[in-house]
Amino acid sequence: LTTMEQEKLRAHVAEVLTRARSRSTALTDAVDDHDLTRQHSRLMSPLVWDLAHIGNQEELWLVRDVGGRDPVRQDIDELYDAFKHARVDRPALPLLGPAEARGYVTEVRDKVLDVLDHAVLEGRPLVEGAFAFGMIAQHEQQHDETMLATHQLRAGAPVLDAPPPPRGRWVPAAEVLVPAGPFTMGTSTEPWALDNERPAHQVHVDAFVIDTTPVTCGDYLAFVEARGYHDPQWWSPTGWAHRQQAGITAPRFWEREDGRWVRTRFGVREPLPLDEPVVHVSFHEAEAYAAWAGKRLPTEAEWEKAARFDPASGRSRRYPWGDEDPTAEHANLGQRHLRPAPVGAYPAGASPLGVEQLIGDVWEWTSSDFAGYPGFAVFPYPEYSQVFFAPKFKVLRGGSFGTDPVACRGTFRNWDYPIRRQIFSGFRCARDPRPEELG
Ligand code: AVJ
Ligand code: FE
Repeated sequence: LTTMEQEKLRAHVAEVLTRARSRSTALTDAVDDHDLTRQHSRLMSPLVWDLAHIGNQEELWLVRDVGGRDPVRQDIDELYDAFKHARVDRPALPLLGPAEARGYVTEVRDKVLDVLDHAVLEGRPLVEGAFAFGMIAQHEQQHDETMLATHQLRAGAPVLDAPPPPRGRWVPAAEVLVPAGPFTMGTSTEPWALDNERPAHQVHVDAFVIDTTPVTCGDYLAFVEARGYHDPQWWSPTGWAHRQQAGITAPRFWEREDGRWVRTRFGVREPLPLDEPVVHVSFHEAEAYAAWAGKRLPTEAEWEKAARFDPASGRSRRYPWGDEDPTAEHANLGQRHLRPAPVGAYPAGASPLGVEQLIGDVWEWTSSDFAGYPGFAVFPYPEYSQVFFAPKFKVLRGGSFGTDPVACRGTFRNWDYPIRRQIFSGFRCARDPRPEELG
């Protein structure tokens, strides 16, 4: 790298880290100490755990590993190791209090910016495109999305606010045919792509049809009103067993009130937004809706081909709209709006084949189990992805309104248990083409 390129990279890293920290601060300064330390749901950590865990991971990777500096708080490593304590047990741990946690993350960050400056001053190249810094910025943003999900579960008066998303529009075609053929899945060139997105490899995908937009609350309401939650024919045996045992009859945060459906969003009750992508559904619910609609969920390869394949050039793009980083015109990302945007709101974000809102708004369930790609290599640690490669996890794609652009791209892979719905999860449907559609 030339000195100029080094400086550009340094400034970019500093900017991305600072943006993550502003968000962590916004998500934790808005709540009082009691709310920071208590557990809002057994599925989530106390917010103050996420905050100090963000600092601890940053200390481990950037202060100690990259910087070679002395530990700041080696004594707390065990408390903030996600593999040592389940979320449900974290409130009972002797955690740093809110003031201590804030002081800790600030002290770590000061050292990290010093490590970054010295790397540049001493002319040491920021190795691998400063991957470790990018990984830590993504890690902080992933926990910021998790903290946003905790806010959604939190009872009491709302503390978060953001302007509404852009208006929707009528979308001409409900479905798009993606032609059969190979495409490049995953990446070997995206500098901050995580190990599970690598390497780039060719995948043959048969022709399929995919929805132009995510399934909306209005679409989903029709399934609810058709008593879809009471008919096992639409559900997998596992999905049905879970539906019955958990007594689920609608998406999370939907409620019947005076004979109509309402939903609660960050402490505010509102009429169902019929034209917004449905959010807070499990894989099982998504799968049941798709069956009821005469369709199915897309596989992960289908989703990525719809999002990245450009039939004109035959190559895979970084994003549906091209190779440029997302702007506010392309996608609803980064907690800029605290809800999914109505369908049709992002014509500039469409893929070459005309598929919209693949990036942002809601994470989209796919039918695929989480697994390593052919040629997968652990980097830099097995606990990021490899230990989760298992059929019990389903892959979600595309990011949500709560996801920062640094942790979202055409190749980005998220995963969760198929029963989870406290995350910002929705879906779109796919199906096999009818013979006449193949011409
Ligand atoms: C990729 C969102 C499933 O939150 O468990 C955070 C990201 N990994 N800390 C998670 C992650 C380590 C991960 N997900
Ligand atoms: Fe983490």
